[in-house]
Amino acid sequence: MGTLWLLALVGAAGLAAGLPPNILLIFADDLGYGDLGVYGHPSSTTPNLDQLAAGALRFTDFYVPVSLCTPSRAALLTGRFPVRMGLYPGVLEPSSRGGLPLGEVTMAEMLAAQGYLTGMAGKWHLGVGPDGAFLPPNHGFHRFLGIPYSHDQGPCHNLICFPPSTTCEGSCDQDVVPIPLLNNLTVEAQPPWLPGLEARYVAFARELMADAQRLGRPFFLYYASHHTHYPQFSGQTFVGRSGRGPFGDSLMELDTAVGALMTALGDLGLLGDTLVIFTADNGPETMRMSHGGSSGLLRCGKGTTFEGGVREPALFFWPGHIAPGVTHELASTLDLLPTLAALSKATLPNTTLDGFDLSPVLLGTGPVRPWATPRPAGTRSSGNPCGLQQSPRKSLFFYSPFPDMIRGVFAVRSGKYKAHFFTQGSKHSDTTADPACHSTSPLTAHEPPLLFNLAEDPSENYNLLEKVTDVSPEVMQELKHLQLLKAEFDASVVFSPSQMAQGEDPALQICCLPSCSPKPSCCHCPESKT
Ligand code: CSN
Ligand code: MG
Repeated sequence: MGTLWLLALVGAAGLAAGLPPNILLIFADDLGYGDLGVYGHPSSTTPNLDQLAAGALRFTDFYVPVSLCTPSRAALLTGRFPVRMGLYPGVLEPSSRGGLPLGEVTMAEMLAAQGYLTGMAGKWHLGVGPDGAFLPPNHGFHRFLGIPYSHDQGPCHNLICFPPSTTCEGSCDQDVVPIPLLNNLTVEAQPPWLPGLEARYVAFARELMADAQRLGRPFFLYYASHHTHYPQFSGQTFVGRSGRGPFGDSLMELDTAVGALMTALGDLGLLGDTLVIFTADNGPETMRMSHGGSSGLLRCGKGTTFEGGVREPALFFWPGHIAPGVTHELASTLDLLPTLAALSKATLPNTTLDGFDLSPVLLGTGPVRPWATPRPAGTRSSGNPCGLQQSPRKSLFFYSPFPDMIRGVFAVRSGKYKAHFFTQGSKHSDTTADPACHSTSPLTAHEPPLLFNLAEDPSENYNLLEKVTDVSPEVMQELKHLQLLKAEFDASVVFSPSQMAQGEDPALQICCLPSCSPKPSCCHCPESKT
């Protein structure tokens, strides 16, 4: 596995002055904080992500605002908390009437207005709607190749799962159409042959990059792999190869796709002109046990507002502009839209945004930490070897996947402190050693909140308010500050009516043979397994 794409940098022309960068946003599914080797996993096989990380600014404190797919993706693409657009509770279904409202401005729309060629490959999960009203082509993506929701939201027996030619374990959805693979708004296969899917996405990506270059336009590619979501699948060259079981095999296929994307950039001479971002939508689905991923040293996983649900790996790679290093600064997927706006000089959407421009952190142009050594005079402003620039983000709010306006946010982080005002276990976090993570752990109000110092206790083991008699003035002050942040934020947020409350209409399910019967099973247009 020679991963020599970085060599292609040598002799790369670099970005001509003032031209906005290409943007490659790679988004993994249900990949935990502890799943990559560079975040501490001992047995993942990820040479390409390791290489990407070695040249990237790697964030240790990077978050999604909700630990579930649909709301997390809505936040990523709009820079706004999903309650503002009604994307609660839970996730969208194949029959859902609702979706990401068309009035929302996605980063694809924002960048398309700036001249970018925009494309998306992979999992959408922000709604289908009548005639595909909510699909990516109607949300700013010039091109789309992908599946409109999770690949377990269809009958598993139609998929090639693991090991090949057997049925999946567990519970895929049986009473809906097989998952469709869409090319823009057209069904290309239903279901697609999953072992060939990732390679198809990579080919789509290559074509988009090459076409953009030919057209003299920057590109924005949102590469939203289905890996490493359950039930895991992978091309046959990966099956059994990773040493980490089906989860590791699917991660290895994702890693290989990352390498292929980087090689494509290198072949086109675009490595110095492209910002590559890698992160994921929510923490591990530990209910799948060894098939569910790992949050490493963090508490709980998917579906919870503990760290394992919401903290994610995040890599920002842009040679010549972002210096490699590690940063402990606070950042979120909510910040990507404002950051990309700054880097591309795009106009921000005229709406309430919940993100901050991270470009000073990335480019090394912001104020440094007080204890950081001043940059020697005359050195490049883009050098940021230690990741010392201060993030404009000082706090972050975390919503339950089942939020309501009365309770408001479940948890708040400010600086190194995090307060849990409410906690609730989730079935997605079942089987971990800690019962607080499980579905049996009910919605609980904490007054005073649970308070953790994440710098000293990233695993959220030691509640600083356990013995109220024994609390330092500094901690009392932090507590008051976090309580005030919550009160002010909750009072300021207006929930949009729930899109999920619009209910479901089975006739909205995508069908490759629209007049066939009996539905949903007749919507079956498989392809030859090549
Ligand atoms: S998710 O996973 O889409 O990655 O969040 O595939 O919460 O009911 C979540 N859910 C199917 C899923 C259902 C999923 C749910
Ligand atoms: Mg997910």
